[in-house]
Amino acid sequence: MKIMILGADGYLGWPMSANLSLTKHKLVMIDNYVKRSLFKKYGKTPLINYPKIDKRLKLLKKYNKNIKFYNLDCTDSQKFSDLFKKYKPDVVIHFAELPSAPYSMYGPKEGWVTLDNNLKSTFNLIEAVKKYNKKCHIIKLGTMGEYGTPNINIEEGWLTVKHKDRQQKFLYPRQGSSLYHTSKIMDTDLLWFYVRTSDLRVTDLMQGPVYGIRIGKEFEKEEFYPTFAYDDMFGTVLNRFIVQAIAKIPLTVYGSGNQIRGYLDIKDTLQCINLAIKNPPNPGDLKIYNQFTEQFSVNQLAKKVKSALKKINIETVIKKIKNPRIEKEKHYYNAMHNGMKKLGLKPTLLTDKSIIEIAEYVFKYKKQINKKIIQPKSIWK
Ligand code: USQ
Repeated sequence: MKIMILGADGYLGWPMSANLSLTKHKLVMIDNYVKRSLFKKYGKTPLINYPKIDKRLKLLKKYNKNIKFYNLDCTDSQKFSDLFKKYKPDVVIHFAELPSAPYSMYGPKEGWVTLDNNLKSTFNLIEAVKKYNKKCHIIKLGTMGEYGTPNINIEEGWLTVKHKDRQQKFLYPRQGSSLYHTSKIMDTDLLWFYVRTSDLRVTDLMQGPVYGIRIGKEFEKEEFYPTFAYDDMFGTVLNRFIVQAIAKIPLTVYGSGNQIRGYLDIKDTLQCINLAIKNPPNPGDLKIYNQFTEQFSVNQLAKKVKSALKKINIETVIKKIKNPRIEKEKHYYNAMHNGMKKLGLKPTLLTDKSIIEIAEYVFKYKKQINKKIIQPKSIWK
């Protein structure tokens, strides 16, 4: 197959490209390095600034000669459409969205940049698919945060509503807690509209926060690792906690710490997307999966980090700080996630060993940790 990966330089895009380089598929990787520019603009740094794709594509070409990279902005409709037309891919994996809730809530400008980027890139993809290859399977990264934290069980994408003596299946009600999450709700709606009206085939993966750095046994060497963010804007909570522990900074538990989310190891993101590729929907069908393996509260995560790191003689302090976000701090949370397991997902669970593995990587670069980019600067108001 011809597979296009949009956002191929990112925390998930690069590992996914590496993973697919082990197959015989033809790969077209696309990125405009916008995330790297935002890191610079806001004074953030990942733990290690790994080379751009232009520099490290040769690593993947050892596995698969059939890989091309284009430095292209997916929000540029003409350029994107031309490239899509050239390859007419069978599958597109859409990671080309700004992924940060704190960035989107930093101010109105950042909010708009998030909406603009995420909706335009999704819309351009839809238009190109409609025009040049309607059979193309779109795999879009959604987020569990689209559902928010409702007081009922979270189903996998759909809810049957009974009203008076009739019933119908609708998209599960969504209520994001940031503009970023809201942009993802909007692009799910866009895709669902075109599934209904143009018979597109779409898989929407409602993913929880991802953690980890190692992406599989073929890619043990560090030159293959993805960008590891730990700052207040682009780092996800578990990766941040591990860096904080190594830097001897108290773990930044926001508010009561009772916020529950569904989490997954980065290796399982790769497994899930491979399963989605192998199980495409029919034309006119939108498949939705809840992509996470385990639920934890922030407090549970902090305690897990503390007890795992104790085993390697690192003492961790946990400190509750004022929550910079507007989110429910005490809530019911029971999200279904059987779909991927039914397709064959073998979950990689969070263990002391997996925490220590990340910590060992971070420890190597302890001196490079920038302590000034840890405390939250984006305050929801
Ligand atoms: N949190 C802390 N301390 C921190 C950072 C976060 O207590 O230092 C808390 C947050 O308040 C939140 C939870 O941990 O309750 C998760 O925060 P996060 O920053 O790891 O995740 P979030 O902002 O929701 O976004 C991340 C990714 C996003 C993805 C989403 C999945 O950045 O791209 O879509 O996880 S989900 O959270 O299910 O919506």
